Amino acid sequence: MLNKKLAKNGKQIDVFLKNYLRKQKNTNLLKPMMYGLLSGGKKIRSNLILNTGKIFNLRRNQLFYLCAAVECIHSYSLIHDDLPCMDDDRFRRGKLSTHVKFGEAAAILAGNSLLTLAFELLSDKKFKLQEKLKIKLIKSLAICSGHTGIAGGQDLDLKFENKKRNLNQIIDMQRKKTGRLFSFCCSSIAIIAKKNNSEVLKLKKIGEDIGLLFQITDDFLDFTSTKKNTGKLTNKDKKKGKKTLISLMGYKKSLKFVDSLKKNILRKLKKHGTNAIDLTNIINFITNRDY
Ligand code: GRG
Repeated sequence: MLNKKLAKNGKQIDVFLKNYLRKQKNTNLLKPMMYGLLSGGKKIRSNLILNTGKIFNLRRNQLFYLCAAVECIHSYSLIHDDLPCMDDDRFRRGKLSTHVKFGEAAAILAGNSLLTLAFELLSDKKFKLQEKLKIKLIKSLAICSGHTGIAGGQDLDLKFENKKRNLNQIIDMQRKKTGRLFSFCCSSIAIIAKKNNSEVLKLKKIGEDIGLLFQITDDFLDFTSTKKNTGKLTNKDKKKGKKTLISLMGYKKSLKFVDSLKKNILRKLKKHGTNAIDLTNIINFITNRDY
């Protein structure tokens, strides 16, 4: 049932993105961009945005530009993550990675173009939102994506390979690499709903914790699942000497860590009552997923 809801929301965002890209001038890069952006994916971040929106009774159609921008950043990060100079993965979402299909140069440039497209989307006139709120969103997304966020986290992830690292270092890296974009998905909603700074910060923290939860379960999947389920090669972290919670404390202790992190997030969401039901369901999906 939840999977159906996730898929339905994901399809709507895909249609929105397809229409948006079709209106762009055609270039050589449009094909690899569309391939990297639209070739499957759970659209979990878009679902997080839409379900966080329910907390403050925001209209879902109002949030499509925001979802599309976040999916552009996410897909850009996956295209670059798969490159030989990064994680060197030949498969993504059950298909060939963008660089395998279109070549490295096209994949790098398509990724760059998706990054800039995200900001084009947020600044689009058709995104009906006060200019000053748009500027806040643009700044926040830029900070989440750059050297103090996703890019910085990726740098740490690569540098940590085959090195000894402690729990705080691993969690800090994962919060940046994966948590920051999730954090933006939740805090952007508080910005749009014109909530005060303290509420924005609370949602920022909840989002980052959900992202950490997501990353750790992603590491579980690498450890326990198959390419058939995940659409990408599994059991790579160990081979590459990646630093994960599992590599540090083992599978059982990592499961306990996830359980307590999840309980903590759910406790914080309680104050939003029934408005947070769908958000709670997403968190349950994240920890129970097998893909
Ligand atoms: C600055 C955006 C940016 C990128 C450059 C390459 C890089 C730096 C960062 C990589 C970040 C990265 C790949 C983090 C992993 C996050 C993660 C668990 C991805 C898998 O997400 P899913 O499962 O993917 O939501 P689908 O395929 O479902 O969309």
